[in-house]
Amino acid sequence: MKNVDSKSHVRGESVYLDDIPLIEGTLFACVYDSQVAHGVLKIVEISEAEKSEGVVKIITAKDLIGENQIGGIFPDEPLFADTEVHFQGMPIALVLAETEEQARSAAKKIRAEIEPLEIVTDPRVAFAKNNLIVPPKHFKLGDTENAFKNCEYVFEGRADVNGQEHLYIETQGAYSIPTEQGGMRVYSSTQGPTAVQRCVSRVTGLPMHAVEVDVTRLGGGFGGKEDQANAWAAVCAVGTQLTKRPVKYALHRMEDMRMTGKRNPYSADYKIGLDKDLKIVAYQVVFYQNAGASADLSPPVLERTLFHCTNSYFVPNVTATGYSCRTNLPPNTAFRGFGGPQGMFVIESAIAHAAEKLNVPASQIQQKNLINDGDEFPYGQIAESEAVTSWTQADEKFDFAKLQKEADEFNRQNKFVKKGVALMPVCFGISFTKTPMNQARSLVHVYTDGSVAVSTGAVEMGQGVNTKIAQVASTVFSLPIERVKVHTTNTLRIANTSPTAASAAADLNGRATQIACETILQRLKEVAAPLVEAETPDDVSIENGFVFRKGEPTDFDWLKLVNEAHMNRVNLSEHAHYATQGIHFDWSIAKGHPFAYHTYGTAIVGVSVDCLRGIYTVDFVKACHDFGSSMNTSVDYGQIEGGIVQGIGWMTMEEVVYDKSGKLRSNALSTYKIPDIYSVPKTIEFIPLETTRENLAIFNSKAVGEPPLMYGIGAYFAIRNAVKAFNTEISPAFDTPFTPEKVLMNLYSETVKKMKAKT
Ligand code: MTE
Ligand code: LUZ
Ligand code: MOS
Repeated sequence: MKNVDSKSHVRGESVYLDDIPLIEGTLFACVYDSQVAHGVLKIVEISEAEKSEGVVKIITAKDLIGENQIGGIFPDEPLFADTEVHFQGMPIALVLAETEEQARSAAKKIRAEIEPLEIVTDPRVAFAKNNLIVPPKHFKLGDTENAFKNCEYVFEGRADVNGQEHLYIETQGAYSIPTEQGGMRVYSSTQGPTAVQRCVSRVTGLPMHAVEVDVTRLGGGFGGKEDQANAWAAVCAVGTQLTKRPVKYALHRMEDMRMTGKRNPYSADYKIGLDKDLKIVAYQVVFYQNAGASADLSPPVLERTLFHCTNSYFVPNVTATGYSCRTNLPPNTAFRGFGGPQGMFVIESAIAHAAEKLNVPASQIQQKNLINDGDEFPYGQIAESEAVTSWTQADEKFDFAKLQKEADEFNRQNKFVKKGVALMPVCFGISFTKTPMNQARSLVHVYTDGSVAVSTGAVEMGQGVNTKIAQVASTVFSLPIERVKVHTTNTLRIANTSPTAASAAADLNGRATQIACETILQRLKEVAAPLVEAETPDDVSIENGFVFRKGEPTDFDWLKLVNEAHMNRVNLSEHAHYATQGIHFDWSIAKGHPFAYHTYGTAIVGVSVDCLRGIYTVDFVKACHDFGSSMNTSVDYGQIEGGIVQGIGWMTMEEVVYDKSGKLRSNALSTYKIPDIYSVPKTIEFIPLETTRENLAIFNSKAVGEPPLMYGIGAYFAIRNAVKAFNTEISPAFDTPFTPEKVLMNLYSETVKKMKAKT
């Protein structure tokens, strides 16, 4: 089944924020942002800018009618800096002008006088100053302290994992339009329409019912628009409130890169203890999360880092601690995996460290410690595990030993090109870790021409959720998918939505849609029963648009039945609610059952490193992935391929660089390298895990949005293995991304050391 958007995408007809036809009188916005990362805001000089051509109004903190506050979790983030600035890129003023160019050129004429304060960019430095966003978070299983005493081997080390720029193709943006009685409609490129509505309501002082938020689709979000679309909608809304005119702001790429937060970087200390059979007995880890200047989503991101700190492994004794450290960088935020990948990287580093010291393949330690059914995760949930099955099925299909042997043989014959392989098991929990967020609603109308309209809280951002929701309605009603239209995500049709995130949008909104459609279907069967002389509605079925009685065709078809129902004044609409059952979590003891289920998989990644130049190619990623039972293989396979490439990019080439002054150096596509068609793996091959287990996913089709990204972590360790094949004495620091420059420095680090020792 093709994506329902594929034709309009290919023709360039799909509508994004920038495609919305402009209303006469629209003003264009541009933010003037801080060029200093930390300081006291003394004076904002706007008089030159006000005289600039086409300028209608310039807004600063003091002009707001509502609250100057956009912090979603904590009120620690002003919309416009008022007394202090906390990062380079923090909005200070908003210019509204008749054209985009006029707004941008006027913004350049604003000056701010800022008295500098100390700038911190390193989370460990922030930690040392006790500059934390929230109190530390802890997970504890067993008794690590005593367990380490009984370990045969104990290794300690440090791992650093860098951030990642979302680089959605469509930048952040919003378009607000005044409606009657002081209300407004806001088009926003957001994953969280309700979050935008709440934020607009807060900064304007309008009740939420006066603010309508509408989202057609996004040109990508990847977590970057879960929370951080709010500010741009808020500035437009404030502009509309104060000028009574429509206001549009679509950020330029460099504005977006400079002013928005990224994946949270982490620095971590680990200690891992094994017994003589290579069983991991104890694991202790401390995470220093770089949160940036305000909370944003960093606290729940940190929580998910802890949830996934043992990845697919069972470790009986775990102590995990997380610190969310405040720095003078743009607030970091959700990014595909939401802290999980960072947690996994650290335990994979600890395992690689142990393997190196014990001179065994890391895969041996990985395999021995895979979590089994009935094992307990550090947060108390009992595993229903596919870790071993996915490993075994991948091995049967792809033959790990053979792939390793091929690399070894190649390496024996080649001096300056080395191959490396690494295994990467993944286990990712599905559900928002904050239980109340796991709810959704769907509004379904059947019209008298037999067509079906569906609205849900899910936002389409390229991941295919609209296709899956259309499939749900088409399956329940047994109608061709063309008879179903999934409409925009709109806060008047669906209220109080959770953001489209946590890979759970299809599950939550799909199941709400399923309930709505089944309710309407039941009413239709009740109408049909007497008409087709069935004894009970249960004897009626609808298949491919025709009505059957006990499996026998009747004179009724879908259209006739729908009209009969309408004539009989039967409701052809339904607004249904779904909430995931059986999930809970208690932070006071840090235990519970937070996830509806886990998505598992095992990948093997192979690379070739050019040991003269430090450059590399990813030769293959082969995986066995747990789809449950995929309801749409073309959508799901697309998610796997995209996720893997995004994960490899994060681990290898995408280098977010801030200098000591807090200035983003990787601020354009010329200085921030993302994977292109030449750097994607030569082969991506995967097989679906064979399993008959039931799960809580929609139609048993497990969430697939985030988990595949984590296979990309294998690329880091494969490159590391290739570097070690060049010279076994090299022990590269666990420090991502493994850029070609870093690879080169590592390849010759021992040579340089020896040369230095001689002179
Ligand atoms: N795929 C595309 N094409 N574009 C995106 O922005 N976001 C990812 C993933 N896949 C994203 C994507 C992220 S971060 C999440 S949480 C899920 O999609 C969200 O959608 P789902 O819940 O429908 O899987
Ligand atoms: N967002 C969120 C998420 O608010 N809570 C989560 O648990 C989560 N997990 C993954 C991605 N986004
Ligand atoms: Mo995805 S990080 O949950 O938006």
